[in-house]
Amino acid sequence: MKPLKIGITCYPTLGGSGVVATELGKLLAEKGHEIHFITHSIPFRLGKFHKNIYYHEVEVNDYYVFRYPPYDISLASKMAQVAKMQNLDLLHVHYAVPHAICAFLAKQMLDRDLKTVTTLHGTDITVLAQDESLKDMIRLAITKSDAVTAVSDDLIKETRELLDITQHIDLTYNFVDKRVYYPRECSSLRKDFAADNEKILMHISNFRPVKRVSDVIDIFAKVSNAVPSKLLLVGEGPELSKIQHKIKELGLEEKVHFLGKQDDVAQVISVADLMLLPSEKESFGLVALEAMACGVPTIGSAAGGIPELVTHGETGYLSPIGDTSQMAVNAIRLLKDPKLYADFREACIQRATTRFCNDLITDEYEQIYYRVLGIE
Ligand code: GMT
Repeated sequence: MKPLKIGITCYPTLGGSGVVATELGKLLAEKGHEIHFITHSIPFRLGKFHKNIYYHEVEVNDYYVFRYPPYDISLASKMAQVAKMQNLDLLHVHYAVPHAICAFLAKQMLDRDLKTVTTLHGTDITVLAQDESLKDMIRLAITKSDAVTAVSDDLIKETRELLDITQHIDLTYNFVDKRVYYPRECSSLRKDFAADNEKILMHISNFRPVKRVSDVIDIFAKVSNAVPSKLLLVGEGPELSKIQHKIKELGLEEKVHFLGKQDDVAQVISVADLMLLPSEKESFGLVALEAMACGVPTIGSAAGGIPELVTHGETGYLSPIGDTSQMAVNAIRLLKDPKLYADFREACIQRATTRFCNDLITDEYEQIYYRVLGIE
């Protein structure tokens, strides 16, 4: 198939959507496509120099009459400029707001039909589309995209219901690169955090209220009464101080370690025995997939798209949102039964490397690109 010139826009600095967009760009470049990231800073997961990958920085005009620098307008202009200069075949934007809107605007600035693909990641729909003042604009961005993809069936349903649209939305699950995410050797690293007889539970997030980190602490408090264990908290965000306070109140300071933000997520996850993900909303839950690929089962809530990823009773256990007692019981069951745990671990690796592997999902995105371009 003909190699394509693809412009990618995402939030480059944090979040699962930025990770997925960057990893997808890297994989497409490896397959021979020319990738142009159009973002306000270099995507943090881009790392070293890559053949076929280019970066175009969006510079915002801070003309003194502007009360707010107009990032969206600068992005749309940059998209149109790069599309012209590099003769892009299409723009693939991650997140409806504002990226799909900017892509639509960029399209109007060109004298040819530039195709656009929008990937919905979650909060753009589950939070922003609930805001009546933004709803019509999100609907416009989606209906004007040549293809729309979403990271779970649950998100597709929610998008249709919230925006009252019937448009086709492709399901493209998130993925992990199996060359990076696999159970890493970590025996000496484990010793830094836990004694030989102790288990390690982990939570990774941006500590937003929607992640219910307070439930993580409640689950851990119950588990650590039954199984000698430690909790590693990875990431930072608005709930951090509240969580620190709760840990102190419950007298768990000696059992909880804060690791802050970490780059080498596969290495960090590999020290864990269980991943905790009790979110209120989660369109997919990339961290549960990263854990799965490293052989770590997830104990979490059955929110949003999590049940499409974590198979209850096989690669983890899911409970109703907020049911920390049931989540703790499930965690204890798994940690106390070595045979059951070994089966779950095996099932995790198997599922991550088949249904959610990089090759499969990259092919799915490629097929969508060729479809919108009318290339058979
Ligand atoms: O979860 C977040 O707070 C970050 C957010 C993002 O924009 O990266 O994550 C969303 O996209 C991820 C990648 O597709 C999904 O794995 C997350 O489930 C989704 N977050 C929510 O739906 C809350």
